[in-house]
Amino acid sequence: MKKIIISGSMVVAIAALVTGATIAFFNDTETSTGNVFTAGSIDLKVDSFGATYNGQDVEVQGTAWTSRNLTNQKFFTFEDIKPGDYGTRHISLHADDNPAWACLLVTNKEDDEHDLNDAEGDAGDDTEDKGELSKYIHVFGWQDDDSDGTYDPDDDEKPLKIQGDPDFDLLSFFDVFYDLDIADSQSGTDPLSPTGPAATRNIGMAWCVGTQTVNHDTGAISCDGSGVQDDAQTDSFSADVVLYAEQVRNNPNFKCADVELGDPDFD
Ligand SMILES: [Ca+2]
Ligand SMILES: [Ca+2]
Ligand SMILES: [Ca+2]
Ligand SMILES: [Ca+2]
Repeated sequence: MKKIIISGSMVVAIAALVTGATIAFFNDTETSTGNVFTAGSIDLKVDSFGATYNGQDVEVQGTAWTSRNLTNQKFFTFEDIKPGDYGTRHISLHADDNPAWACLLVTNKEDDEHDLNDAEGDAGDDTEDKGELSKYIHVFGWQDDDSDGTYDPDDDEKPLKIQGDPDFDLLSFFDVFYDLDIADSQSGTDPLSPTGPAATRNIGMAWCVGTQTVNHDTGAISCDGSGVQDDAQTDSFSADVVLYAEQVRNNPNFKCADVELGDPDFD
C-alpha cells in the first residue's frame, strides 16, 4: 500500500513539470489510439481412435471421436472388470494457435467399496468406506507415433515418463494410475506445435487389472491377474483424466510435476 502511494505522488510531480513546459515552448502531440494487446490462446483438442478390451475392438459408441474439446467423453468406462482384464486406448492431442507443453494428469481419484462382501472380509478388507481396486490397476502410456494403438520400441516409440520417476523399468510396480509427462522441459520431447511435425501427438495407453509387464525391447505388454486379491470384489475406481496444456513461450522451465490440480482426499 505504501508503495502505491509513493508512485502516485511521483506521477503528480511529473505531470506538473510537463504542464509547465508546454506553456513556454512549441510543442506537438501525436497520439496512437486503440492499442491493443490480445492474449493468444492455448487450445488443446483431443481425438480418440477407439479402444480394445481383452484384445477385441470395443464397438461401444463413444470410444472414438474426432478432434474436439472434451465435454463428457470418457477414456475408460468398464462396469464388470475381472482380474487379468486388460485394454488399450489411443488418442491424439492437438495444440491449436500456439505451441504448448502437455501433461496427462489424473485427478478426483475415488475408490468406492459399494458393499463389503464375505470374500472381501475374508481377504482382510476391514475398511468399509474405502475400496481397494485402484491398487491393482496399472496403466502404461507411450508416444504412439504411428497411431496404430500398439507400442513399437523398434520404431523408436517412447514410453511417457511417470512424473518424478523416469526409470521405465519400474513401471510394472506402480499400483495406481499415475500422472504422465507428455511434453515438458524435462521430458526430452518436443512441445506440441500448431505447425510443423509436432502438430499432433499420438498417445497410447494400456491398462491392466493385475501385474502389468512391459517389454521395452519387443513392445509386448502383458497382464497377470493372479495377484489380485478378493478385497477388491464389487469395488470401483473412478478418476478424471486431465490433458493439460500450457504455453511454451516465456515458459522454458515448465514441468508437469509443478501443475497442481488438487486431489487432497486420495491416499
Ligand atoms: Ca466391495
Ligand atoms: Ca475396503
Ligand atoms: Ca505404435
Ligand atoms: Ca473392497
